[in-house]
Amino acid sequence: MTDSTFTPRVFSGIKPSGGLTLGNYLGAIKRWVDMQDGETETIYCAVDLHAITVWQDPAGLKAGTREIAAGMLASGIDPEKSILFNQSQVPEHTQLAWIFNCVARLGWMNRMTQFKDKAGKNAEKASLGLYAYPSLMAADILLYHATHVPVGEDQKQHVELTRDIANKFNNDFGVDFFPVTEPVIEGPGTRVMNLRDGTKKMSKSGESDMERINMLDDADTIAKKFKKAKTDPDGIPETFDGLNGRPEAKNLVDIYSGLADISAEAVVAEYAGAGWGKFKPALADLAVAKLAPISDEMKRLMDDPAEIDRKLARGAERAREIATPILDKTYDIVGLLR
Ligand code: AQP
Repeated sequence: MTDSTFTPRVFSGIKPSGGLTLGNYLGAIKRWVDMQDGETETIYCAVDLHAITVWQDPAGLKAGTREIAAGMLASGIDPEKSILFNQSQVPEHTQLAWIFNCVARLGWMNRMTQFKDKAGKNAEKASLGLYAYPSLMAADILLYHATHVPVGEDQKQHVELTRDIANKFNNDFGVDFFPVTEPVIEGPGTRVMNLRDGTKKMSKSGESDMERINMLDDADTIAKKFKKAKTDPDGIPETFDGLNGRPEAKNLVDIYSGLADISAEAVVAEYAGAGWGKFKPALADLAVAKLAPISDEMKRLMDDPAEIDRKLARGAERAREIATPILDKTYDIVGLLR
């Protein structure tokens, strides 16, 4: 089966497990804003149930969920054009996830690299939720029959698992009910790396604050973080190929490219031969110019949490209008009496 029989629909989410980072912005939100202006229906979600797969302080979780919503709104997600809500207000996500827990195979889950990275050597002590995370993610997507999921490179494996679950469900029950969703991984910001180690991705919950740019960082902090970002003795090379094998240098060029909306090749051409003393301040200035209006608007929105809550509740109502009939039909297919 192909997804061509399904009306195109986009779903994506961000988990409130910390403050929004430049990785979330370039890898996800910025691209979501572009997608909402086409013909396709777009659904965006603060996936709070994913956040609690690792410990979250309850007050921090609520604040973080509002921050994610504020970040999406401030970046240009329009709740009139897109459906914007937080996952836990639509209980159908967890209901479908249980069914998918019974479809997904242990062998598939055992291959998930994100679980291995996050659980580390302490896998025995990880929550069952962290292990089952990809099954809930499949439910998030398939509950809306989403055909396209814009994500960063790090989520590719989970979207592939979503496809496996859709295929197995359809085969097991002899139906063409769930679409086989396509990941949309494109553009320069699909993998923003840690500023202190260019082989690791930039994460909200990474150990040191110096390894990431937070969307709420002020101009001085952004400048300081780029100044201290790890690099090598060579500056910007004469040609793009000169970045090969230099993950930290490549990362800074990629970030510039994502923020400026130009190709990484064009960035190298513009700064060919420049040292870091020239490039890093230019990058910091660009980041501040792009991020400051967003962070100012985020702060303004976060001063009125009741208004954010109203927007999320309204989004959840609209989401349920799509989700409820799809879950009902799933129950019928599976043979659950209702
Ligand atoms: N460094 C990144 N580069 C590009 N895209 C990224 N995304 C996250 N980090 C980067 C994309 O942002 C979306 C939401 O991700 P998420 O917050 O739900 O989960 P995550 O990928 O696990 O994010 P973090 O920051 O690494 O969270 P923690 O530290 O809490 O685990 C996704 O589309 C993701 O690809």
